[in-house]
Order: sequence, then C-alpha cells, then structure tokens
Amino acid sequence: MNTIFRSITLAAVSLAALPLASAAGAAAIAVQVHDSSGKPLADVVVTAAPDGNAGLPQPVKPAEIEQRGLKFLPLVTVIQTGSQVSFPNFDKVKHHIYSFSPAKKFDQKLYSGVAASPQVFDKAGIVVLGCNIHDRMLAYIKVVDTPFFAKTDAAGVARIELPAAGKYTLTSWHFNMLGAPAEQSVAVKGEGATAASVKLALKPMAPDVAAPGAGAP
Ligand SMILES: [Cu+2]
Repeated sequence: MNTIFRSITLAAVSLAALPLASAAGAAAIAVQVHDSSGKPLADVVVTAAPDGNAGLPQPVKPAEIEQRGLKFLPLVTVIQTGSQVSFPNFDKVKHHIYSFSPAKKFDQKLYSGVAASPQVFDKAGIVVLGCNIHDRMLAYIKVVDTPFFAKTDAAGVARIELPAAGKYTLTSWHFNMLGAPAEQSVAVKGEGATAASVKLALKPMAPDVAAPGAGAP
C-alpha cells in the first residue's frame, strides 16, 4: 500500500515537472533596432513585460560598473528593480561618483583598489552617473520592473530569453533618443525566437556624449 502510494506520487510529480522543464527558456524574442537613417543602433535597452505582470522572478544577479581608463564601463547598464550594483575602481586615481537622478540619488567616494559597498536600486527609472573629479565620465543605468531585458549589440540586435510564449509589451530606450521610449505589443511564439523591429530617432550627439570619458582627465 505504502509502495503503491509512493510510486503514484512520484509519477504525478514527474508528470507535473515535465511541462515546466520544457517551457523554461523555450521562448525568445529577437529585436532589431535601427535609428531613423536605417543604421543598426547599439546600447538600446529593450525590455519585455508579460501581460499580467504577476509572479515575476526577483533579481538575483548583482551588476557591476567599472571605472577604467577614466571611463565607466559599460556605458549603459540595465537592471531589474531591487538589484545591487557595485562600482569597482581599476584606475590609479580616485573617483567620486554621484547621481542626482530621482530614481536613485547617491554619492560615493571611491579609492583606487578599494572595493566600496554596492548600491541598491529600488525604483524604476533612469539613473545618470557622473564623477565629481572627472566631468567627462558618464554612464546610464536603466532600472526596469521586469527580469526580461537585453541591450542591443553592435548589429542593433537584442535577444531576450523568455519563460513562456504569450503576449509581451516591448519597450525600447536609448539614452540619446528623441521623445518617450518606444512601446509595442508582441505575441511571442513558443518555439524559436520571435522577431520584432524598432526604429528610434536620436538627438544629434554632442562629441562628449558620443565618446564619454574621452580626452584629458
Ligand atoms: Cu573620476
């Protein structure tokens, strides 16, 4: 009796586990982003929010923004709300990083070779990082309410792995774009990557914005 009960339970558990296992990572979306002249656009933050946002996994992976060669690296970081970010300094000089952005105001003195404690970003929004000592240092953190996001690569493509097929709202943001982030609704299929495309208009770039950290300290 006991044995029969146990094998039935085991069978039920493995049957229940099967659809979950096959669904995990089964869907994806590949987003191609161009600027208004048709050139592929890198460093665009693309997020996918499932319809009925309930039960989204919480952030587990802390992010890191380096200071190296009098630059923040990377220029653009995307994190889920609640994530920690650390700011290791690999330069021989001191940096004093700050943000005046409403989504996260902070101020952190950093010394070469010393690891400072990470900051927690608990509000969605755009955080612009600067350095009090080096005016040309600049970086952006996009804090988003979904764990499903990616940045476009040099070919302007962002690939987002999704837990399941379904309807998602895609949002695309570039730090130098004109107007509000572009939103579109996409029906993601269960197999392979569903393709989507986005066109963003940019403001004319100032030399300092185009190459942050460039030039003399
Ligand atoms: Cu600095």
